[in-house]
Amino acid sequence: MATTLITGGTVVSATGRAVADVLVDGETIRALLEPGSSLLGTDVAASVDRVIDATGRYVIPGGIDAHTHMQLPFGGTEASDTFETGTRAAAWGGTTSIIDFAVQTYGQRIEDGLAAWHEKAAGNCAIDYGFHQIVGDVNEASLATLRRLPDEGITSFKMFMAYPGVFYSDDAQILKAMQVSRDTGMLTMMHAENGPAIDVLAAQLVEQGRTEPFYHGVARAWEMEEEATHRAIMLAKLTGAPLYIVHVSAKQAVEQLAWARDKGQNVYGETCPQYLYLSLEDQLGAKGEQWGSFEGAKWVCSTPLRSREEGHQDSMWQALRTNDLQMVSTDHCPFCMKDQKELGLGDFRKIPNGIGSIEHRMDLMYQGVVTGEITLERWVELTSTTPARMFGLYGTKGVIQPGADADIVVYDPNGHTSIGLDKTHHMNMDYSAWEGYEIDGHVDTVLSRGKVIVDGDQYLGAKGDGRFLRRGLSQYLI
Ligand code: DUC
Ligand code: ZN
Ligand code: ZN
Repeated sequence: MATTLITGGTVVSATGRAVADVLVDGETIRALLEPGSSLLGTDVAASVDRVIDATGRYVIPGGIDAHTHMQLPFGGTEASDTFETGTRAAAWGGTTSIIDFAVQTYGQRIEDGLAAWHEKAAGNCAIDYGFHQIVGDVNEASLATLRRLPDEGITSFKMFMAYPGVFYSDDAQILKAMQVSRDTGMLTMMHAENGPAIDVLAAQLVEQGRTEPFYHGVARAWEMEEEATHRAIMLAKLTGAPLYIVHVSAKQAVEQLAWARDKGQNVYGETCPQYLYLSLEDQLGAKGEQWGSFEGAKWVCSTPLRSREEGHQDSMWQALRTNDLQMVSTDHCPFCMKDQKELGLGDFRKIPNGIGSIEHRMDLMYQGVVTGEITLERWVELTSTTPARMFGLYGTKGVIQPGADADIVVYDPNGHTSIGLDKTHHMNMDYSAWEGYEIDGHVDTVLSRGKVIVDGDQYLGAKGDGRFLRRGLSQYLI
């Protein structure tokens, strides 16, 4: 197996940084060495197959995006990235593992939904991938299957308090599934928005002629997120289930998480780049010119973008600093404007929900280091180390240490990244939600289990490089 030495870079972990050489042997990290050191009397640099000079750059564990939706069926269409295109785009952006959501639809057996997801992903991924299970139909059979999923390396499942008639579960169903979570140690992941109430508000807006994309965010008011987050927390408390709230966007939802965590409950949350950088006002357009233009459909996602005036974005950054939120995922769920977002012309309820960001998460979060919102170490923790710990991958993933998989990114803090479609992103989308974003930093080199898959502007990976990750139980619980 080939050996590689990454020399002279600053190796960054969740707890510190040091200049060190990283010796990679085959697929794993063999040692961290003093720069220029010898091993058993041999000059290491002279004895390896390849040397990567990382002088002046950061050497970080590959990003782990724990919330993606490749080919998710939604609103009569399907998310536009396949496992092939989506994981390749992830690699370009310094992400070396994803955890996608296998879907059980209503009336379907979990086994069949999961098998379909394995089929979509197997042999197609550029990087390693795992699955959470979406539970879309709680019944005796699906609850029994759920209990057995940890044996298959699936240790978390997602439920929806939103989308009645599609993915929605009522409180009784959630309670039953949470009992499985308590018994097995599986993490319950929750889409926390009060869907039935939102649907009434959305219908009333449309009846009043308020059909533009902006009203998606008006209907999905923060009160609906706060209420559902609280309800999920109470159901988790009652059952003893560990709980993880996905795509948190409202500051009041963060307050609920902080409240429960202060009481010692195993409750966690992620936010996404869109809730840190984008706002409802942006969606409306600087002078309101996008009001009737349908342009705002580009940023229709759920939970929705929130008002900057109300301070939600500042609150997300703060929660990332104080660990009231533990990590950042993308909720990557891309749709093209043509033929997909356009389904909602004249009725915002029909716009497929989702934003594509898998390629930009590491860069966008690094911008938080540049602006002083988070530290360099916290960047690594939020994007790699905690996702690994939260979802049972730590030790193999999420850290640069002997024995870990050699998933490594060489990141140039003096580089520059211009984001947007014009700069030819690799996601399968006909627009960019991030058009015009300029980042002071650049992904230079990406290794996935020891193989260099991105080298400057060259892609050297291949579909089928990525393997299915059998995950253990969460390593993050109190
Ligand atoms: N939210 C989205 O924006 N897209 C897919 C599903 C979800 O919950
Ligand atoms: Zn969701
Ligand atoms: Zn999602």
